[in-house]
Amino acid sequence: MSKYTGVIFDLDGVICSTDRFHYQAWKAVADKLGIPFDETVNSRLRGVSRMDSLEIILENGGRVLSEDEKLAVAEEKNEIYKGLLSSMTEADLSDEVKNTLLALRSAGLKLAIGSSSKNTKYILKQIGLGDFFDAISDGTNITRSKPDPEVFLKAAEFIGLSPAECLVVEDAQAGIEAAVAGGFDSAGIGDAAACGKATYAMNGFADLKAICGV
Ligand code: B16
Ligand code: MG
Repeated sequence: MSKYTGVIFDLDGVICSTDRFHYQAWKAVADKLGIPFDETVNSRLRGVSRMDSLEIILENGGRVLSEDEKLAVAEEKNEIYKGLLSSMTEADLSDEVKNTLLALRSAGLKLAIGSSSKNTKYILKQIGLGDFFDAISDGTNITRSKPDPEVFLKAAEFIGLSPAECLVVEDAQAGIEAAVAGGFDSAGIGDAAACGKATYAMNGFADLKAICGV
C-alpha cells in the first residue's frame, strides 16, 4: 500500500523542461531594454511567477518602469515564449516520466499538477498529457506565488485530499518551501534535491516509485 494517496507535481523542471524557452524569451526583451541578463539570473526565475520574474530581471537594469510598461514587457515575453512552446511535441516527454506516471496511476494514486505557470494547460497539451491529470492547479487559479503554499493547497483540494495525504514533487527551492509551508512531504529533483529542505532528494523521476512504495 502506498504511503501517499496523491502526488502533486510541479510542471516545469519536473514533468518537462521549458527553461531554455524562458531564457530565450526573457533574453530577447532584456536585450531590447538594454538590461544585462544571463543564465545565472535565469536560474533565479525557476518556479517564480512571470511578474515576480520581471522584478528580478529589473534589479540589474537601472531602469524604472511604470506598471503599464511592466505589463507590456511581460506580455511581450509571453508571446515569444508561447511561440517557442509551439515547437514542443510528445517527444519532449521522457519515457522515464511517462512510465513512472503510469505506474503511480496504476497503483491508484491521484495525480495533480501544482505549477506557477499560466501556460500549464498549453504545455501539457503539447507533450501529450492534456487529459492525463486528475486536477490542475496553476498560475491561473492563484493569487500568491511560491513559496506561498496556495498552488499546492488548491491542488490537494481539487483532488479531495489533505496535505498530509499528498507528496509534492518540485525542482525549485521556492517550491519545496511552499510544500513545507503547506504541510506537505516533498520530493526534490535537481536544485531542489540539493537544498536540504525536501523530505526526499531524488536522483531521477523514477525514484518516485520507491518513495511512494508502488
Ligand atoms: P508563465 P513551474 C514556472 O513553472 C517556471 O519555473 C517559471 O520560470 C515561470 O516564470 C513560471 O512558471 C510562470 O510561467 O510565464 O508561463 O506563467 O516550475 O511552477 O511549473
Ligand atoms: Mg519548476
